[in-house]
Amino acid sequence: MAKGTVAYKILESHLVSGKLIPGEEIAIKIDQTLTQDATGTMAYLQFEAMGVDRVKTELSVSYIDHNMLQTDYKNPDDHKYLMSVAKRYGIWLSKPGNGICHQVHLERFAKPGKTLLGSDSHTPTAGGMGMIAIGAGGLEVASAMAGEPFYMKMPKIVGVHLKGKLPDWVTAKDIILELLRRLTVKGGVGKIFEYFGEGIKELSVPERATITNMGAELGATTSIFPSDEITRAYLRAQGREEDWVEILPDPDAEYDEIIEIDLSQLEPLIACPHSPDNVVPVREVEGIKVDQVVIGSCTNSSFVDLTRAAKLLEGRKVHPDVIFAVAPGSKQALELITQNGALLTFLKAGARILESACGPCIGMGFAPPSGGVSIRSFNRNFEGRSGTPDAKVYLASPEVCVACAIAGEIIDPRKLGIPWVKVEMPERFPYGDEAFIEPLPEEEAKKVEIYRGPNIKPLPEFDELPESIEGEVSLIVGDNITTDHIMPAGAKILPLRSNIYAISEYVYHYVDPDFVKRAKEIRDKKGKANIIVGGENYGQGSSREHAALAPRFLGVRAVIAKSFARIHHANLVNFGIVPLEFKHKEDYHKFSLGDELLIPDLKNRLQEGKEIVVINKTTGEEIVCTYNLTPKQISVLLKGGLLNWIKSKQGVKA
Ligand code: MIC
Ligand code: SF4
Repeated sequence: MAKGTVAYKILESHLVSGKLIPGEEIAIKIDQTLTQDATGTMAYLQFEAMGVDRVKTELSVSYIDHNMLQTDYKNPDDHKYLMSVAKRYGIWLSKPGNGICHQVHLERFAKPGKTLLGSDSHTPTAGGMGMIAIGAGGLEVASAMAGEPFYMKMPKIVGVHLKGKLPDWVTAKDIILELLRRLTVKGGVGKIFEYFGEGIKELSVPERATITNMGAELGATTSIFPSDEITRAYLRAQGREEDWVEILPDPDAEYDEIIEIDLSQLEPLIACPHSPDNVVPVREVEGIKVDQVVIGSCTNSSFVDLTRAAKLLEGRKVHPDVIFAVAPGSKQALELITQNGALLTFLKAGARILESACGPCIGMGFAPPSGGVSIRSFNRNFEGRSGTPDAKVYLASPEVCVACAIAGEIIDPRKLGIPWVKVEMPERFPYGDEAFIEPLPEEEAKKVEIYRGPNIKPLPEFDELPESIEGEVSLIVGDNITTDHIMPAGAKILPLRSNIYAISEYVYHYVDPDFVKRAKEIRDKKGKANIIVGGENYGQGSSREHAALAPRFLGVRAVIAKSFARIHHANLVNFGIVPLEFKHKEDYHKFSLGDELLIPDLKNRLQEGKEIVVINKTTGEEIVCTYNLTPKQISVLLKGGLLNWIKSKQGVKA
């Protein structure tokens, strides 16, 4: 039962309902929320629809960090909407340029022992500060802001025992890459990873946050470190020592599973295209010519990362064939490297400095050239995500990135003969709070008018689940489909996040450009639904609810897959799409594009907890499906989605 672990203690102190037994449905109180602009506009539209006067959390922060190209009115319209909504409802606002939500939250707001729900899959970054931080769809974050608890199945708590000491040139990034190598992108589904052992004493809070950040790539619910003296020193340097509480695992804490990593045996690792779990030692892929290198993203662009990268670059030049960029994770990190001279070192070495934002990580600028090789300190390298469909993106530590930038090819950094450098944490960080807007007092807030530019379109309304679904297979996809496949981001599509009608034109755009046309044709035949067939770990990656909302708008009513990723599974339910799982995985082959399907008596069967039979009318075969849904999720599905469910609950109360 994992009693006595850090994760268990925090969940226990926030438990609203349920038992902390793996697999049981629990509800936990949420202390803090965060949103970012790409998921935030929808989240706040949904929050507004809930009719609450002011956020009910201890702290809610709205960050603007994803959509910042501002090629026309769309992004700035969204920013203005977000700024006015924040003022109206008692929410902190982090202006564009202040940095990436996870990095800034860690610096300025994360608190040991608290819970955080964020509309971004890398919210677990704050687990580096000893908090339970979970990524979710915007609608669930909106509910948390309205004071609702967060529902989930109690995960298993896996202890990751870090033994020994990291050798030089091996860093926090290599620890999480090693876990990805061992467990794969679906190895963490239904699990919380809790780190312990003497190895954690060597890791500063931002380094711990690199590990908890990329736990998202394991599919984990979240990851967490204890709150110890290292946490305290970091908070002191942030001028927030009063936020510190000690939270250590009990000496007899029992984990549901234990994984051991001997740090002294690790070496520099790299994730090869196109998956974060395609991990090999750097030495195995040496010699590959490199076109671009970038240090940034919420995984590895803290002050520690940037300072060490600069020290390694001192007196050296970026290879003439390489374009090297640095995107500091926060304004605070940028201020620090300005003060300590690291910024000048980057400039002298020939680096290009990008804004403190997500930027290239989500295909917002700095795309690689055709077929180009890009080495990045990021967390995701899904095909096409960089903006260049045939680019080859590798993921590695900032230190490996620097080595590749100098050598012009992939190289084990230990071969360059550069001495390793240690980075001391500063006694005091420049807080850099100038780009925050504080919440207004309640009376003043009530007078604020919300700005809605023409890019903000109202949410479409959805009907309840029919008794039976009559439909057609409109798409068949393989294993590990990401939300980037389903609802791509990037400079062209991301600005449409506040307009479901426009963005739904791009569903599965790069996988099958005809999908939208086909889906609409099926949707527009009266009473017909689209059904998608998928493989393992369907919907891995981001928390973007647009990957459920837009398909729902196109008439998708069910996805039948071998297994699902956690956040996407929840998003499907929240937008009224039934996630069904094959009882026998080999049945995946019993479908072809265009097959006519009937799912009879669906509503009753869900309510009665019975297996679902899908009849393939084209072949005459019957396929048995199961589902992994809590009672609450079933009632949400029946209503056609979470918003309908909330509205009907309010209606009953009235
Ligand atoms: C991502 O890294 O894919 C994103 C962009 O941050 C997403 C959120 C989004 O799609 O807006 C995430 O990780 O949840
Ligand atoms: Fe931004 Fe990339 Fe982090 Fe997502 S993974 S929050 S896009 S930096």
